[in-house]
Amino acid sequence: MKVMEETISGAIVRRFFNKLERHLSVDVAIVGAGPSGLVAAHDLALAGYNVAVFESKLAPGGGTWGGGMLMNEVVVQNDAAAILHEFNITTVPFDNQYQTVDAIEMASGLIFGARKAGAVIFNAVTVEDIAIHDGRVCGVVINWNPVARLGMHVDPIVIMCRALVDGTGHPSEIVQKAVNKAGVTIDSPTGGILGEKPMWMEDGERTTVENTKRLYPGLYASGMAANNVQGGFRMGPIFGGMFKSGRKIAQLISADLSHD
Ligand code: 48F
Repeated sequence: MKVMEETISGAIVRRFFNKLERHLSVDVAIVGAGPSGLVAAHDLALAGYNVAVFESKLAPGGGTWGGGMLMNEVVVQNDAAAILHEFNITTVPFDNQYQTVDAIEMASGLIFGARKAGAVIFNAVTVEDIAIHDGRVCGVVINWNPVARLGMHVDPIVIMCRALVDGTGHPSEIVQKAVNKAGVTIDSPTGGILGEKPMWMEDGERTTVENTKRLYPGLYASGMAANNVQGGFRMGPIFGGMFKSGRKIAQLISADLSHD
């Protein structure tokens, strides 16, 4: 008869490694559990794809928790609020264009919604590199965040994927690996990363969605990463563009994977 401690440890180990094993090769790997990545994960999982999200922080949610300057309310446009309602997140009308959302409800609702749709989130896992084979991005190289932060000399493991989304926000870390390390030419005006421009909410919101696209075979960017790649303006604590970007990248990937 096992003692309780052994049963509890065994349950965690077996269930976790079963989950990891089922995601060693996925349809879609999403790097970053910010708002755009979470909406994309939700939509792709609902469409029936095997989706894994890798988030380097302990708590998924990205830049959603703190509202504006730690005042934990955020703003969304009327049309984007409809996406939040699909996640059962409550929005409160502010004027005839905008609605406000409790940032904690939004962050937790997006995480819960993505998970319930079937996407699996691996938290405290950093994507430190990508795999490119024969002119196509086909995997992510992962390690525990504490291993990376402590600078431990530990080799990573690799998760293979049919499509990879850079949802890392402002730094677009994954596209940087493709451009700077693999030396590939991406679909941007220069073939490289233009870099984010300063604050212009209206323009930044519009271009976040326009800039959401496939950049290279197998490689896509959403949210602020997409805007950084194409040289768009930043927009601060208004989030409609992020949700629409997540939805758009899910639609693009669904279309591409259905032709594979
Ligand atoms: O920045 P983030 O929230 O992504 P987003 O979907 O949304 C941007 C907004 O939050 C905000 C804004 C709205 O107006 O401008 O900034 O573009 O979330 C990015 C997530 O990616 C994680 C990071 O911890 C964050 O939670 N991340 C970044 N690099 C890595 C990573 C990496 N190498 N591996 C794993 N996760």
